Amino acid sequence: MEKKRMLSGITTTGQMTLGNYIGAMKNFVSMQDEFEMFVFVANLHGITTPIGKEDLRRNIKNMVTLYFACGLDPKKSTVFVQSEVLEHTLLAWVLTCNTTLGELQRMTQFKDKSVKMKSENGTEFIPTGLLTYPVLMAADILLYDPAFVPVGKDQKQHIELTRNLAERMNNKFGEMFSTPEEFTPKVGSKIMDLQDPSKKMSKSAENPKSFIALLDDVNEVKKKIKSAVTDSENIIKYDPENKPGVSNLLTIYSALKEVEMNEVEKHFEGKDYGVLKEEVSEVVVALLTDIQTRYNQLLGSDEVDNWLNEGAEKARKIARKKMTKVLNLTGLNYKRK
Ligand code: AQP
Repeated sequence: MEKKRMLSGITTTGQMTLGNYIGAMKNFVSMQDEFEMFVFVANLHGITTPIGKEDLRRNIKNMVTLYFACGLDPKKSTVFVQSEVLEHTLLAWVLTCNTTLGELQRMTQFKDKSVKMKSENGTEFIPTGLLTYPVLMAADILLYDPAFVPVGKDQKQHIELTRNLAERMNNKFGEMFSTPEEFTPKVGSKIMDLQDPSKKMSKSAENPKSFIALLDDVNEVKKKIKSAVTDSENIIKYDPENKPGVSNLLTIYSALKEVEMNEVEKHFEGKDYGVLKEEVSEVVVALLTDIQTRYNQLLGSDEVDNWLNEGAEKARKIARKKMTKVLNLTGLNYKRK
């Protein structure tokens, strides 16, 4: 039976975190056999808010290498860098011209992120990309006709926009896109900020103690886990509402050990927070040591470049075919191909 296609990417706004790993990458790796995976490094999304050239380049390089170090297999998955497939931006423009300002201004992510900038500098300084990136995201998806797109809660609105745009374009110009379904992975955990467990762990957080980057020095990681915010009860129980810090550590343990939460709670029953942090440290350090060993092997080889070239080639073929269809149906092609 033909495998269903699934597509996803991670933005290069910082270094890949344990949150990205548990919430996204770990699942991509385990789904490689069941689905035809397309996974890209979202570097065009990485410039939505200002970022220095050297930081951006470092993030892209780290991320592509980490994709493979975490276990994406170039024989099974198509892995590529977004900006190497120019059709992403071409389709994004066509879609932008079929989107309204109202639709984009309604996006919660835009409202949340722009509020902060507005209060600092005034609306004139809100980057336009912050408003329009959901259209680029729609283009990323619609180019490849994936059956599924894995999404976190914060991205649901963007998938809705993608589906609306697909239908709008099909109705207006003729059938060109299929509408993707949202995919919620069987094991999907949200990892929270270590210093403020009411927020999700984010790679662009200002305080480095808030997140664990996959390439962090393991001794630093141990310190970060030791200083993770908990509470004063000293009772280990999974209760995200009242004990967000402790619950977050339990979630990390459960996801990495692949053990159900009730089993994890039993394991830690009667133990104190020192033990919890120590054991969480052990599993995280074991994971990071594995990933970093593989990462360092890959850094010195040409393999990654070759895999990315092959990935971009494969992605380009599909994207080009789709784009030709779009250009034909919208009348942008001067000669029908
Ligand atoms: N803390 C998290 N827990 C679980 N999953 C997470 N993901 C991100 N953070 C967590 C998942 O990783 C994938 C790629 O996300 P992204 O980097 O494209 O964007 P994001 O969700 O906005 O991630 P960040 O780290 O918070 O980025 P910045 O700092 O740039 O805003 C997605 O599948 C996401 O669900």
